[in-house]
Amino acid sequence: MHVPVVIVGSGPSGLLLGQLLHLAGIETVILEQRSKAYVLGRIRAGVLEQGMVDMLERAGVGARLRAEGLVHEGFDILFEGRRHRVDLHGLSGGTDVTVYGQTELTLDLMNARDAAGAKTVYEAEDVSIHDFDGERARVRYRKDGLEAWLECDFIAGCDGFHGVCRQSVSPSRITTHEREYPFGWLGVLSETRPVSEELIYVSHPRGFALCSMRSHTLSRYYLQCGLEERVEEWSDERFWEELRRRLDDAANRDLVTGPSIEKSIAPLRSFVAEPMRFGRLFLAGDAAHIVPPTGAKGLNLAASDVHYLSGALIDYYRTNNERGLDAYSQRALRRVWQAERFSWWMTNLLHLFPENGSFGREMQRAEFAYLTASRAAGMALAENYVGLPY
Ligand code: RFL
Ligand code: PHB
Repeated sequence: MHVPVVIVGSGPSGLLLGQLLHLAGIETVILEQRSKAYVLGRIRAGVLEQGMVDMLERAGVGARLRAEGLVHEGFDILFEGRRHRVDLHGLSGGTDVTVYGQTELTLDLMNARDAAGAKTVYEAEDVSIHDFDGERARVRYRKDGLEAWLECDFIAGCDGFHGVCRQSVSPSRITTHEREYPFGWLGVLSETRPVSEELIYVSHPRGFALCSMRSHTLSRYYLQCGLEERVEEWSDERFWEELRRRLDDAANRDLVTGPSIEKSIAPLRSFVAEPMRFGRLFLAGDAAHIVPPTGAKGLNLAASDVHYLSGALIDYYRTNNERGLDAYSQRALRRVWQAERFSWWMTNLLHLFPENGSFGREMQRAEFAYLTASRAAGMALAENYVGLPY
């Protein structure tokens, strides 16, 4: 069977690409190794840049986001007990961010795909990609024990950091850049009212913490934790107690605790693979790059990759023009490196790095003092947080 574009992975990158290509009349098949319920159960990102919100509107999946998304004009930094509000709206010249869970967005995109009658194969086993340097690329998978092959013009590798697409490229053709941080984030989701209307990023001598949310009744909290720690060692009581120690009096007064409905540990990593195109294979989203979550950029970068890639593919099918395809990797990487820099910077500002000693801590203090005193520093933070232009 021949399909113009085979997409590997039904995370936000794969689904959004599928939806934009569908709107342009280009058929796709998505191969996803997990079940639909599993994909929808993964609690991940929560903050969308305006550029991504606009894209979702254009993709025809903006209705629920518009109704239920929480528009945030700023956030707080609580640094060693001192609060500083970052007025994103004022400092960026009128741009906000929207809090809307990745799970909700994924559901909206899956529903749109179902309504369009486009094909997704869930629980596709042993997906492998072939001949992407040839005239026709091919993709093999197994479903219910039966082997199947798809022939296609292009493969979109939207299969995340651990996916098969990037790993199918010969190591001699790919350059990777990586930084692993010596800690992770322990995240808890709870059906409690958020402690504050806006996010609070916390830098405390015991480690970083973040107070976030998914709605007015659903809170998301994170604690910096050691890489050797295990979720089972963190009872709800222990989590809330540790969070309280890192918050100030005002936040402690307003914090509502309750049973967790999800708890997980994610390691922090910066990673970029270059280039993002190999013949007929295009990588997008986490398949090509990872940012530590501190700057809330991972999902948003997936969207900007898809913006460039969908535009290039649509151009190719409409006018047979390959210029967009040829420019894809360079255009996407330019924005990727900007987001890498910002996420690395915010991670370094707010986390505890004992190995950096007192000099490292003083650098963080000086950076925070500069941020609170200088409008220019605030503008630089706000400009990056709300999202650089596509
Ligand atoms: P995904 O979401 O990982 O989806 C990849 C899909 O590919 C499937 N797959 C395969 N399918 C077939 N065959 C194979 N061999 C396959 N291997 C994998 C997987 O099952 C999966 O369904 O990648 P995508 O689409 O590129 O999306 C990227 C985002 O999910 C990610 O960047 C964000 O979640 C990162 N992130 C955040 N980003 C933000 O923009 N704002 C945030 O606030 C934010 N918070 C976060 C985050 C990530 C976190 N974790 C857990 C890493 C908070 C956390 C805690
Ligand atoms: C989240 O709500 O999951 C979240 C928010 C902001 C971040 C990272 C994660 O920087």
